[in-house]
Parts: sequence; C-alpha cells; structure tokens
Amino acid sequence: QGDILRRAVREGRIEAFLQPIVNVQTGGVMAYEVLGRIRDGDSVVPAEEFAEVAEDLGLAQELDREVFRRGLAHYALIVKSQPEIKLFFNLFPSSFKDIEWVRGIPELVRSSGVPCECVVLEITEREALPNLTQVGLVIEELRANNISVALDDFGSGFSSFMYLKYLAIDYVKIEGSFIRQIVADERDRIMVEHINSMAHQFGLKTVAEFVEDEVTAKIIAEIGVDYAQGYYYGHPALPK
Ligand code: G
Ligand code: MN
Repeated sequence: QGDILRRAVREGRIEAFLQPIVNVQTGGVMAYEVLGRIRDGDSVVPAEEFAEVAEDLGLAQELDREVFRRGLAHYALIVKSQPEIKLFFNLFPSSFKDIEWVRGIPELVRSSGVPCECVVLEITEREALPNLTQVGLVIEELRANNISVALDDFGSGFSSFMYLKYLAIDYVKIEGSFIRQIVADERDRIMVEHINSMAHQFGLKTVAEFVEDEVTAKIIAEIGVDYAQGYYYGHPALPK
C-alpha cells in the first residue's frame, strides 16, 4: 500500500472530488467538500483509506497539499455558475504537526485566486489533535484571515466536548453514524437534536453527514439542522 501511495503521489494520480453540501431549508448547494481520491488503474480509492500509511511514510502532508491544490483549482470553474460557493477541505491530524504549513494556508488560498471567505477547514475529531493549545492558536490565526473552521465527525472522538469548549470554530459536522440510521433509531434522533441545539446555542452552524435518503432528509429538516451532505444529495465526483 505504501508503494501504491508513493507512486501515486510521484505520478500525480491524486484527485480532488467534490461532494455537495446543501442548505436544508432552501435545498440549494452552499458548498462542496473536497475529498481526496487516489487513482489506481480503473479504480478510485478514498484518500482516507491511505491515512495510516500516509502518516507512517510521512506523506500525509504531501497528500493534503496536493488535494488542497487541486480543490482550489476547481474553484474557478464552479464559481462561474455558483458565485456564493464555499469549499470545505479536510486536514489529516498529522498535518497539524507542521504548524507552518497550516499557517501558510491563507497565503496558498490567496495565491490561487480563491477568496479566504470561501474556504472552510475541517479538523477531524476522530483522532486526537497534537496539541489543543497550539491548534487553538492556529485556528485563531486562520479565522483572523477569514478562513472558517469546522469540527468534522462530531461525536466520534474521545474529546468532542473538549474541542467544542476550547476551539473557536464556525461549523459542527455531525458524525454520519448518528445520521445514517436516524429513521429507525430513536436514540440517534435524540443525540442529533441535542448536538444541534447545543451547537446553535454556541452560535455555530450545523451540518449533517451521511444523509442517504429522503426520509432522513426530512427528519434533519424537522430537527433544524442547517446544512446536509450525503449520497441523497450527491456522491463525491469530479466537477463537470
Ligand atoms: O470524515 P469525513 O466526513 O470527511 O468522510 C467523508 C467520507 O464519507 C468520504 O470519503 C465520502 O465518500 C463518504 N461519504 C459521503 N457521503 C456519504 C454517505 O451518504 N454515506 C456514506 N456511507 N458515506 C458517505
Ligand atoms: Mn470531512
């Protein structure tokens, strides 16, 4: 797997797929999440499947950088038909170990001609971040540059509430495994209601991940989640 990844990076077979994030009330596309994909022959593998090897080989940052570059390059194309569009980017937790690379993101964004206001950085909650205090400072700096920050997979990690308490963020993305069976599972519904209401009381916007069908979309709307994402609205794909 390591070899596959090394070769893919060297041969430029890293792609940035886009998945729509819609406004639950209007149904309009508010943003796209940029998702890293590795092309291997005819198959396309999600970058997160390479997360562990990438981190072990020290290629995580290079992967992040390449996905970033390609995602930013898509912006010029989609903004023509969708002027208010935002792009959500994922960062591997290990990217935060190189604080200078993260601090360089506003410059990277500007130099590619994308307004910083249109960029949201997702930091995952699934794995521990290196140093909460330092991450907090970098987030402040990013937000001072008009880049927004989302807490990804909220509820999946061991420190969800710590991150929510200590980090100044803009969006909470509710972990997909709380959404996927929400139609059948009353407990998921209760958790999502409370996460949503807590986030709103904190002045944050919410995004439901993994909305896969119409009934789920209706429940999310009833609960009052702001935005939603998932196969019901669109699969990750290259822009047309
Ligand atoms: O951790 P994060 O939320 O960034 O993970 C996104 C991944 O989830 C992507 O690789 C994407 O392909 C996958 N995904 C996106 N929408 C759905 C969905 O509706 N259902 C499922 N099962 N997976 C999804
Ligand atoms: Mn994400």
